[in-house]
Amino acid sequence: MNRMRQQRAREARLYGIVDLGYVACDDCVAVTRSLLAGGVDMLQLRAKNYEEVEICRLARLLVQVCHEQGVPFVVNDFTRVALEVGADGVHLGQEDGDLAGAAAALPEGALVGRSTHSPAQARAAMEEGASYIGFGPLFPTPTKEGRPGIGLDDIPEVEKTVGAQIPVFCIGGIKLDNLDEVLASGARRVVIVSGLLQAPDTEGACREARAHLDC
Ligand code: TZP
Ligand code: MG
Repeated sequence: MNRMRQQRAREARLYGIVDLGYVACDDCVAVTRSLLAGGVDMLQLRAKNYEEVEICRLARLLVQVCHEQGVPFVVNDFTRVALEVGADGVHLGQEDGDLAGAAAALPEGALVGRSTHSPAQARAAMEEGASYIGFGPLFPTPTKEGRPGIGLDDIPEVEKTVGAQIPVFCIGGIKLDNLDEVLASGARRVVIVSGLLQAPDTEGACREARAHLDC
């Protein structure tokens, strides 16, 4: 990953996900362009229940669009795809294998993110060498069905401990209308999925989220 994207990832505050649960394959590039135009600092392709070959095809398109704009691009779940398409990293859940193995498979300096659902998992991910973590879901969300919301109470502790070392992105049910509450709870960085993808104007929704994050 080049230095510019490395720095962008370190300082990222708004992380967007092109989630194929919300976006048709044919619309991936256009939606990515809207997210980038609206100011996301980082972008992930998340494609649950898709064939690896199709994820690879889409990732190849998105990595190019992201890199044109200097934005780091991360693949959910598939380290092999990340490597193959020249992505900046991979994002792994609790059940998706060890971080060291993924880091070893990718070029030096690649991002290896981890989803975490409690302060203990957040600390463990940091100790395991995560480049950044997702922390949530803060609120129950259809994007991640079956997971309870963990609420906002643990954010200050996780920000103070883990957030002092690596970026902590709060995630899960964050919308434009609860973003201020999330930020007031101590969050500094967020991932917003459906709140951006289901907005009538994705680019405008990103801009609005940025305005909340930047003030
Ligand atoms: N991990 C924890 S919550 C979540 C993921 C991937 C989904 C977040 O999506 P949304 O639509 O912003 O609630
Ligand atoms: Mg996963």
